[in-house]
Amino acid sequence: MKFMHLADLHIGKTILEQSLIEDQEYMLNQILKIIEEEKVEIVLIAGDIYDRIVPSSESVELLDSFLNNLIKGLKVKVFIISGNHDSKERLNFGSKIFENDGLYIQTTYDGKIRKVQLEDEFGKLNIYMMPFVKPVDVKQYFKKEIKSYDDAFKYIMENENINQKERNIILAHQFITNCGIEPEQCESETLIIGGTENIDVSYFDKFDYVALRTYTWTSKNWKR
Ligand SMILES: [Mn+2]
Repeated sequence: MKFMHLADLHIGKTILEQSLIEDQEYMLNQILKIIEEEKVEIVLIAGDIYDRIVPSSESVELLDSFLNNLIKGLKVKVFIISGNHDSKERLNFGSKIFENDGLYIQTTYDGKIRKVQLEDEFGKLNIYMMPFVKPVDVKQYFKKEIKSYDDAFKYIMENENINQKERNIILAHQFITNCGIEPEQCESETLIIGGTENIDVSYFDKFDYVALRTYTWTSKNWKR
């Protein structure tokens, strides 16, 4: 099954009061073209769909049209998780109804990571949908002290039973660093990125593909 991984669409973003909506429409149309040409069957969107908690009406219209083209036009399945820029409640609108048409939206963690199982000629394919969470969003599910994002993911993953005989994909929108392998190098990277929100890459070892957010580097800060 061929899939495309997107993230951080940030629909409705403005730079110096200049709207990017026309450029974003152009970009999404290009993506639709690629999906059609490459015969993509699944589209994963790993968070930050919108740029703001309250998206503008033109942003909502653009996403609506993009999803309509994907699902009704190109007949692909779409999996969306919320990022740190999205409103969980607003992005979740209609999600139960849309699933009948192949649009899966997950904006909450409810004690287990949402899993959607698909099947193709190679067997079962599990898609885990892990929306962006802060430690405070998950602590009610664990009888342990959760001091950091890393703690939160340690317990979230310990609570999962990933069947490695099947294929497993996860969507996530956390800040992930590789601390397990080169701790010295990682220490400096942690300082650069900002530290406390990082989680270690090793929690994702059991997945065949991890669909993450994107980062862009500016002179001093990571843009989120
Ligand atoms: Mn982002």
